Amino acid sequence: MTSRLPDDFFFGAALSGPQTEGCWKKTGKLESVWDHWSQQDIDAFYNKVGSYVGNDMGNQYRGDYKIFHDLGLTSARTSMQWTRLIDQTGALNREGADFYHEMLAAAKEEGVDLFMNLYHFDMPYYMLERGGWEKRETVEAFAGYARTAFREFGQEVRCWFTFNEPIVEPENSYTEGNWIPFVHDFKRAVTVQYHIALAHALAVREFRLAQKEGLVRSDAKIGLINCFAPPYTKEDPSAADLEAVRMTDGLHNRWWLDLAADGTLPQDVIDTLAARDAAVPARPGDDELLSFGKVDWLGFNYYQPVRVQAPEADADEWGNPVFARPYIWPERRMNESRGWEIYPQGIYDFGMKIKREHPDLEFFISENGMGVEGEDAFRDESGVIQDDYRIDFVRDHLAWVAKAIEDGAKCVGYHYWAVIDNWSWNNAFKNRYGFVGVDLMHGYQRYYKKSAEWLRRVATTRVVE
Ligand code: BGP
Repeated sequence: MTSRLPDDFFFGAALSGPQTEGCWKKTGKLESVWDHWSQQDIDAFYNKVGSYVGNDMGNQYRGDYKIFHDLGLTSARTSMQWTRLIDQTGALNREGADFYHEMLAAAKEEGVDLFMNLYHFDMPYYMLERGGWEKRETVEAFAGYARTAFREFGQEVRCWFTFNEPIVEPENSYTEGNWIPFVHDFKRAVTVQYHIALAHALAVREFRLAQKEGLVRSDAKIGLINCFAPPYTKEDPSAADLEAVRMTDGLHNRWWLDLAADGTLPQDVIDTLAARDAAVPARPGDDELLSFGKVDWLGFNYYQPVRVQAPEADADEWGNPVFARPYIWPERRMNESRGWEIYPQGIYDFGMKIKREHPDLEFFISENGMGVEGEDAFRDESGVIQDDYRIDFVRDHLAWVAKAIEDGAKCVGYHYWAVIDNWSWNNAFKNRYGFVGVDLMHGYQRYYKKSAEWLRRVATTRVVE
């Protein structure tokens, strides 16, 4: 099957500062929660590989941008690290700022437009010690960081984002307790989710102020990136199954979509939270602050759908409210390495939802990718990894993107996660995502997999075969 994407549709790479830069002791960088956790308990990381090196991009970025250029990619999204740009008093760290100025200049030289996100799960550890997202002070500190970033890099960066996947910390760190600070308390998770929404809105307000003062480029824009997951349930759902969909969709998708598109939060979700003893910690005047949350465009990360049904119990073992339980679709296809369902049509379904509900809102696929364990087993006699599964994965998703565009969705580009293998949190380098591999045994050297040539063809012709 062949599909075509519009001539001005862009292709690029999705990455993040904490997963690529390394250089954790350089430029006066402070400890993030990931650096701290790696120091405290290296056994929590696959093969004992902590956060310190990323994929060594902090040392190799010139070569990496050359690779992007060679593959026909014209943009990439990374994130600044709060811990590198800002010191413990809230002031700019000049050495850290220069690190990013140099990176931006190097990207430009290779014709790569570097989009900049401000936060990718990388809370400074000293902020966590002060209460992290549970405290309003952190919201204000984040707005201060954003203000500094917009003003310092205003003439260099065109596309800004406030957060990547803001839903992940409330879930992973405060409900499921898998990530530092290992909490299982839904009420606290709701506070975190609410404060991140406010932090996003305050950062957008800072952007608008900088815009008014002419301190950012005239073509600059700001967005929010979330892992939107189209929700599905059984074919013949009960009212309770539909209720499970409402709250799952509400917390995961609508919360962020309403905030980004309209500057509001979904009232039905807020009401249900209050009824389940997890009210948002709203203060007078917050609605006005949240109204600044409207963005210029949206990043849509897509890996898998979410399939739910009515829960069996109302509360979990920690006494937290439960709104849904997983529904295993009998026809599901899995990426066994990651334990994630592969369902390309989800990208279309959610893209069309954006189109239906917010017809003017432009978006791009800001992450999509396939992480596979043990890729060495796929090397041919010449040593090249034959990753046809990655080609199939991207082809199938792009076909649905092309169809969404045909049907009126304003999807303007696609960033693959991660064009070059990188460090994946606790999984470290277990699952490899790249079209380009990284050899951990030989100085993090880069090498092309079979799919790199395929990507180059797609990125330069916009024909997907
Ligand atoms: C997204 C994150 C990325 C990235 C990716 C792949 O949710 O934005 O940071 O890591 O998922 O997931 P993982 O690295 O856990 O395999």
